[in-house]
Amino acid sequence: MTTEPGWSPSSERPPLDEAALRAWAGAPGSGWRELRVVDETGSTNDDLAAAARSGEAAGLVLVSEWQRGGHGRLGRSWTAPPRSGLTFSVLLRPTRPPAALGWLPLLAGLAVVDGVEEVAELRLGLKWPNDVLHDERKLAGLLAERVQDAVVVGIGLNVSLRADELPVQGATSLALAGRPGLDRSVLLTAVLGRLAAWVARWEAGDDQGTRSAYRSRCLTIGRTVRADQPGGQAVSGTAVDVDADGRLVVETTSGPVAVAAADVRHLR
Ligand code: BT5
Repeated sequence: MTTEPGWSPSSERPPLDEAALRAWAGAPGSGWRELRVVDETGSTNDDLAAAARSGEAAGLVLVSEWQRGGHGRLGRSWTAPPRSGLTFSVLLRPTRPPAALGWLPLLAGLAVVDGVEEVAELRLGLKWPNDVLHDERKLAGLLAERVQDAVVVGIGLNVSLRADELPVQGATSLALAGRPGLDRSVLLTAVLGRLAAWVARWEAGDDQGTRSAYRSRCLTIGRTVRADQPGGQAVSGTAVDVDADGRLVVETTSGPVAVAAADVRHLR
């Protein structure tokens, strides 16, 4: 549907190269089973959650050029103009125990950091648990949702958004970070390739490797933070580590507290 407001001419924002992406995903060694591209949908996470409930096998990637109702955690929205970025989800069926699943958004963050660095030579950092930052601004958001024994991992990455298109203050895009004109199809395969590799390492039990990679890219460790947990309880102190289950360890006045899910603010 190119009649919706916000769709730019193809010359300005070219569509993804669907044929090349499908061929890439279907080739042996991609780490994925199948990749589908749609022009628009409500939310790629919601679509794959429904697919998971219907018994879809692991390894499906769904990419949408635009989302009508893209979302983050706690009912918050993810918005971006058509073809201005990458909005996609992957369907995983992890074999690791539930306590380890907190690693999945963190691995998605590592995949974005690695993939963008590979294609754009831009150094990024991770704000625990689900933001990718450039220069303290949010470049990408990650959302892992459990659906029965499956996990849907969604990634929104801002590619060509201009300053006047940013949905919130404190956001950025690769173009605004000094990397205009990137090929989104190339970026997508770079991120998906890295994601498959990180998930395979994690499934194989390489907890040391994944944890040390995450720590080295995590901007939250060492910062004074306030972590608001679901249910209203807040934890304040210095973030000192990410533990074996991917939880943020905050040193408070009454000792260390491990936080499993929270909204974190970097205070200093
Ligand atoms: C996230 O949530 O950051 C996870 C976002 C995941 C989006 C992907 S897109 C593909 C897949 N399908 C979906 O429906 N979702 C996933 P959270 O930490 O709750 O942050 C949400 C907040 O990010 C919003 O309240 C805004 O403040 C901000 N935000 C919204 N759109 C943004 C954008 N394009 N760039 C930067 N920040 C944005």
